[in-house]
Amino acid sequence: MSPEVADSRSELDLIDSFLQDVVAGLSLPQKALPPKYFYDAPGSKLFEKICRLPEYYLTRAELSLTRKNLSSIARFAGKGCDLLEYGSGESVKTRLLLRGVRPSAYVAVDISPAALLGAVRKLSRAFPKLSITGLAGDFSRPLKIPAFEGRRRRVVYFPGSTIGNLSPQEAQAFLRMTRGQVGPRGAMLVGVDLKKDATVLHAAYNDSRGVTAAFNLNLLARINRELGGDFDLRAWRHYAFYNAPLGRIEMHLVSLKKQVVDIALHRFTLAAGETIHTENSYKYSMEEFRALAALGGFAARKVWTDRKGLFALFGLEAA
Ligand code: SAH
Ligand code: AVI
Repeated sequence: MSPEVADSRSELDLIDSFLQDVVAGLSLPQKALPPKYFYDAPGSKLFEKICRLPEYYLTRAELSLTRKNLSSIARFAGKGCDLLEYGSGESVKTRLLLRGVRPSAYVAVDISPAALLGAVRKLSRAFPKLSITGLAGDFSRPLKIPAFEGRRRRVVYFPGSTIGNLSPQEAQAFLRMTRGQVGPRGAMLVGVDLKKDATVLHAAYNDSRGVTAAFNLNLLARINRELGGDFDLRAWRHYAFYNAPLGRIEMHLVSLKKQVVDIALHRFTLAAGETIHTENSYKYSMEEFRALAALGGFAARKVWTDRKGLFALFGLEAA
């Protein structure tokens, strides 16, 4: 690990938890894998490609609403605050925010050391006077945040609709944990993908170039690479659809035939047509997200949207 990015997790611990999660997920009646494992180095690169696809409106909409409302967002965050970003990835939107907010310190947390290292290096060059820390870790577990020990206002930035990859119960628990971290004077900026025409959603997760399919299949390739699995990638197909009653895009991998897969000392049998559920991406109405924030201990004080009303950035304050 480079000195620019801290990682308290050992390589062995990481492989161990990955194997345990894979074995547990593939032993469920509806097989499932946690989406956080999409993001190894090739997975992060594929996600960066997704963000640039014509069908994937989310990134462009959030970038455009952030540009348009930057001074109002900066006033809400408060100049000189301590800024922490969860799931920072490429930190592209962050560049705008750092210019507007001018925080005292910026901490980027991401599960993907490769993405984090690239982003922190670029940001350090662009903002040489800013204190920037990269922390490789899992935001669903409590993390010790070095910059959050002072008395300045603490603001957590959680863009990109990453909150949509958590179930509403997980999102509520995550908001509660963050509410504890930012304290009574703290705030959160959360990017939320809004409910919309199902055909627009469908296209965003079934792009014509097959990048989302490659991103989904990379999860099996990663199991092969890191856990010695023997998934035959040609025997699987990407499948994503909008589940309207549950308000979420579901991503699955469909087994194209009856097959047996070995991973370390574990063996799994899959029927033809059986799926592995790999990701949910929840879409919220404004009211639904306000209610969720309240359950998490936050009041939605501000909301900024793009011109077409596709995406929203919520300014939450401790309730
Ligand atoms: N914030 C960026 C990237 C969003 S993609 C944007 O708005 O475009 C989601 C990011 O969260 C990825 O970089 C991924 O590596 C990271 N991530 C996913 N699950 C995580 C977890 N449990 N802990 C920490 N980071 C996670
Ligand atoms: C990171 N996350 C918000 C993306 C999403 O839209 O749910 C991940 C993704 N999955 C497929 N395409 C993009």
